[in-house]
Order: sequence, then structure tokens, then C-alpha cells
Amino acid sequence: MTMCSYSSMSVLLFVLKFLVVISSCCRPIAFSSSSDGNVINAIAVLNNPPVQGVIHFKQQQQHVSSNAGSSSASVVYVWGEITGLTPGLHGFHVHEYGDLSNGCKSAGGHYNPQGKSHGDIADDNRHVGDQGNIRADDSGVARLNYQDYRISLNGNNSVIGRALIVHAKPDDLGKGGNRESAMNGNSGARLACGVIGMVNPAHAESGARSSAVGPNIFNFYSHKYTYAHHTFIVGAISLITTFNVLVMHL
Ligand SMILES: [Cu+2]
Ligand SMILES: [Zn+2]
Repeated sequence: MTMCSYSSMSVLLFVLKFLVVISSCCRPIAFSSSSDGNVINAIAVLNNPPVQGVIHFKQQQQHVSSNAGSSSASVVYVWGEITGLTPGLHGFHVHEYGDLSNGCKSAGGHYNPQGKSHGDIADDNRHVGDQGNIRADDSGVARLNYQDYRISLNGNNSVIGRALIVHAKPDDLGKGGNRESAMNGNSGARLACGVIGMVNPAHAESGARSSAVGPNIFNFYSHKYTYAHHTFIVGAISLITTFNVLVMHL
């Protein structure tokens, strides 16, 4: 092989490598594809300055194995950030209606399709809408990152089209010993609310990726597309390297 054809080959290989690197950094990662079978994504935007926030919901089927066999349960991951709060605890619930025609007031009471008493998110006896308290730091920022097996984004207990509300005061989680406590946890004024709606898939990716507090589980589920993509990149680099070595020995 002449020097000329060898240098042409090197240029060609360089261009190929460059294309592979470009494709690896610019190709979007399929982080939260709503077309992926059982996955449903939802979002609520709270906007009542100074209280503002964006909360993400993602429902997935989780497979559970035990001696009795395997079954699947759906879990909803909730993450996001609310700013402009006073530091400390704030009651946080899904209310029955997504009707904000009279501000947060027209959202009705806590979403309670099972006719239970008010409680904490971890209690068995709780409203489906009960999400416990969120805690704002000294800067008034609450970062959320939890999962709930009771709310759903479809079928029974669906919170789609209902209102997510953050309150002025801490939720006593039904342990306040009065009538209001069993109804709403004495959480006080409704500071900000937003309707929980279906996510625009184009926004779901950037929203999920920019979230600083995305659940770890997403790393596992984010997911076959990413894995296939990485396999492709690694395979391509290996091929080019092998080709390079062959050319060098010609
Ligand atoms: Cu509430
Ligand atoms: Zn409640």
C-alpha cells in the first residue's frame, strides 16, 4: 500500500470515528418513553408565586417474586422540586378534582375513593391522595423523590385530572385528635396547586434528565434503548480498531 492510500485510509477512519462519537453524544437517551408498554408518565405544574414547582410522576409495573409465586404491582415514582416555600414541613396531597376555576379552593377534598380516614403516605388507613409532608430547606426549596403504591396513573385510584396541592402548614397525618385531622391533617391554606396531566413525551426526556433527584431506579430502567445504543457504539469502535490494526500491518 502506498503512503498516499494509507493516509487516505487514515482520514476515512478518523471521519468514521468522529461520526460514531457524534452519534454517541447527540442521540437522545430514551429515558421515559411512554410508548414502552406499561410505563405512564404524568406531570403537575404548580404556579402561584412565590410558590412554584414541577412534579413528575412515572408509573411502572414491578415484578415481585415470593414463595407463593410471582406477581406484579404497579408503583408510581414521584420526583421534582417546589420553591418559594417557608422552611419546614408542608402537607402535600392529591385532591379530588382538577377544577381550578376558583383557584385551589375548587379542587375539593383529598382524593378518597376508598372512603378511608386521613393518614400518612405509609399508613394503610389513608386517603389515596395522601402524600404525607414535604420538607422545604432553609432556602424554601423542597426536593421530592419517593414512590407510592397507592396512587395510580390509570384505572382504579387514578390521579390523572386531579389536583396536586401543597399547603401552608405541616400535615398532622390524622393524629391531631380532632375532626379536621381525620379529614385533612390540619394542613392549613392551599399555597399552590396544579392539575396532574399526561406528559408530552418530547418534554418527558428533558424533564427527567434535568431532574437532579430522579429516582435511582431510572438508571436501571433507562433502559433497553440506551443499552442497545451503547452496544452499537462499543461494537463500532471495536470494528474500527480492528480495521485500523489490519491497515497498519498492510
Ligand atoms: Cu391538601
Ligand atoms: Zn387526606
